[in-house]
Amino acid sequence: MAIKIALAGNPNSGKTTLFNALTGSNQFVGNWPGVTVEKKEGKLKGNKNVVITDLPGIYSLSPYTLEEVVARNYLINERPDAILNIVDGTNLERNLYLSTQLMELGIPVIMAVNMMDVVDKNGDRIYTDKLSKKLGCEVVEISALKGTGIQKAAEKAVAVANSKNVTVPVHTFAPEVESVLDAVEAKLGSNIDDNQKRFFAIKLLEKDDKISTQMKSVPDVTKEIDEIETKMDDDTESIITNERYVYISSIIDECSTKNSKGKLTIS
Ligand code: BGO
Repeated sequence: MAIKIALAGNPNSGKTTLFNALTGSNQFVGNWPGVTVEKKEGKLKGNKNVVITDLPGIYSLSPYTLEEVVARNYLINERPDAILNIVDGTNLERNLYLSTQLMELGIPVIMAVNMMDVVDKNGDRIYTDKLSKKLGCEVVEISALKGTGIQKAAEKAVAVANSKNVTVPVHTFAPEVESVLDAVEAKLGSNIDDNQKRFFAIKLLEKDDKISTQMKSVPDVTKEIDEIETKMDDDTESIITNERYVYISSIIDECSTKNSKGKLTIS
């Protein structure tokens, strides 16, 4: 059976450049079922047993745009063997918002930090070993444009797909949120794979109304939502979003430095 790898990332992260470099002319272009969003698939150069699916460029797995819905439904229903998450190294903070959500899907994830040629040229640093530990997935530095690191990223994605070791997020939310998430997970039936329960629980807590279309039965979680909203005096969607931003900003502080030379300062 072919190995399925999904390429996921923000718009402009270099996804098309990487997809073309990895697949060359072995590409098939169509549309995602029922929508006019382009679907591209291709076989990995040098390994015809690996099919790479290029997901639409997205900023989040929220259901606000057609692209987000298409990408997440594919990830939930088709369960690729691995996700290759391409992030723009010059815009790490913004890109990690999607990454933290991809890691909750119960699928093995490899992160490829792209645009490293620009990061190096700017004199900035990204400590990928630290980043890897903080996120709980392997991280590879690449330049899709120059072709550096891309073979290594593809090899690691194939290896993690074969290992079937799902990525377990290192990040946890505040204890109050985690305890409510446990209660929601316990309400999810056996028709949801254990590896996917955390993702569904978070979406239900966020009051994501489109997630119900992906579930055979939807538990009532109003009590859990009320409990956490009263306790934290905020709505659940904002609570989860804010916690992601706080976590990401702590990662950025520990895992990267910006070169201040050449920047204008007020003295
Ligand atoms: C233009 N390094 C550098 N320096 N640039 C890269 C790299 C990299 O590793 N990877 C991609 N790019 P897409 P999405 C462009 O098109 O693959 C560049 O949306 C231009 N075009 O070449 O399209 C890539 O699929 C005119 O840049 O991203 C592209 O994720 C001037 O990043 C852009 C300058 O890549 C987006 C750049 C007419």
